[in-house]
Amino acid sequence: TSHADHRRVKARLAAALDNGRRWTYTLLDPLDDEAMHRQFDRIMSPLVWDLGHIGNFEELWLLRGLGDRSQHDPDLDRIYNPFDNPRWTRADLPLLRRPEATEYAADIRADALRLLDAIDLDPDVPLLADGFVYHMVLQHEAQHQETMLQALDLREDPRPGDADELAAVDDPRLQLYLPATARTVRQPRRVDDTDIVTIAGGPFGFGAMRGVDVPLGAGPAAREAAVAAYDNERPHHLVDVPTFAIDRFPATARRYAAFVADDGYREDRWWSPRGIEWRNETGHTAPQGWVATADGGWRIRRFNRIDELDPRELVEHISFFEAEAFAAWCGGRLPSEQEWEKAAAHDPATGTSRPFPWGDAAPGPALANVDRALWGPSLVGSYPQGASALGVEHLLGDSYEWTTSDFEPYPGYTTFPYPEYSEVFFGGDWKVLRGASWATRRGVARTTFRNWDHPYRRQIFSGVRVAYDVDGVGRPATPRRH
Ligand code: AVJ
Ligand code: FE
Repeated sequence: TSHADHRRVKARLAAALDNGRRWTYTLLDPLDDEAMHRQFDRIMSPLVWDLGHIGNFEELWLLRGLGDRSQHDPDLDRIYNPFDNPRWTRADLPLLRRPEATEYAADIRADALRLLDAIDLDPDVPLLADGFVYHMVLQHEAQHQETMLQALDLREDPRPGDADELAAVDDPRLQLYLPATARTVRQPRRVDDTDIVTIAGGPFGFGAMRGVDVPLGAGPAAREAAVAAYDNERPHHLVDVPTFAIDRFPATARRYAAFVADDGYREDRWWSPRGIEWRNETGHTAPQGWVATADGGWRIRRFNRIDELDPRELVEHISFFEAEAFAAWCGGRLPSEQEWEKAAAHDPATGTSRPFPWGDAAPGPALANVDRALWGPSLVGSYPQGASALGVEHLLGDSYEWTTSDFEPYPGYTTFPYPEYSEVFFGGDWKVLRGASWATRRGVARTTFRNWDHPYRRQIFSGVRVAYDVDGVGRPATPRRH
């Protein structure tokens, strides 16, 4: 009956809220108070701000937004408003201290769960239909977990100045954060990491469907992906994508290191004018975290620990400008987001678009490296079962992938439920990234999801997959392959 369905949906939402909060604390619990309040980098917030902001966002949407609560502390709204307080100013705000922020988030959560239990998820109320606003709050917390991981990945202990200490790879002081067991990677089958797939031209269904349009029998994960999609992923519409080709795999460390070794960062011809400016200003000569060894190889620093860099590992922490230059060096270019989503979602046998590359099932350990499975990207070829219908792999998980697309609304876009999620960013200096990263929680990972950042940023878990124009018979017109 619909009453039993209603109870089942509410029970799933309550369990998901509980699970999401536990994932926040598996991240924060290992940190001491000093680390919670420290700003690891000017471009990131102190993590204690994220915690208070998670609570405040939930108060706004699950309590006050649902009409339940009139009294609140306006100071908290001011402190935790991201637009009034740019990241570099947040350490100087009169933030709740860690115990107060923890208690605040817990109090809001307890009230939100009580209200969820009592509320009618009226299908005629857009915020409530299929529990939309709860998915929004869940995704918000999950996305801030990812932001907190980006901040932790910029942490340097010992602080800069003690840099000579970094030579000792096994020094336990360098392992202050990353769990020791985290990097047990799957050993993949052998693959050719330069393999290319041609995607035949023709129409495909682009963007998120409405929950009600998801066929019965698609299963709960497919339906939830459609319900949870943000306004910027809508409406679902047909686009005609001309024939193009795309790498079966995102760039590996092997390929990227070959680009670096081939003087890729010194040769202007691979770089756009803005990219040249960015490269000259920052002085970067390799992805964030890459540490050159004496013998001309690379190690990788993440979460304050230095590991060997496996050449099969997928690249993370590059800017749009670096992705663009690497693609040009490969004889290709970045994909548009329409091309990316077609490679990920289009099923030529049925003409329909999949919520996940492999089909309707929720992401799991055999399908994709999400949910902090590895605390870094996997080795190329690790997820054959996660391939799309067109045979493209590693589309969700590992690293988000830069596209050529600016962050703009789709035709027929309408803001829902608030302009500060998407609308205020349209037309700005933002490039769309697609897919998901190893840090993305299931519940955010889906083929229609759009992420975005400034083209000059690389603190996010960002990589690159190269696309190619094709010749008259559909073969990549590639002067060189790497
Ligand atoms: C979609 C990742 C760009 O972090 O700015 C968090 C997500 N929006 N709180 C961001 C978000 C509001 C957003 N990104
Ligand atoms: Fe936020």
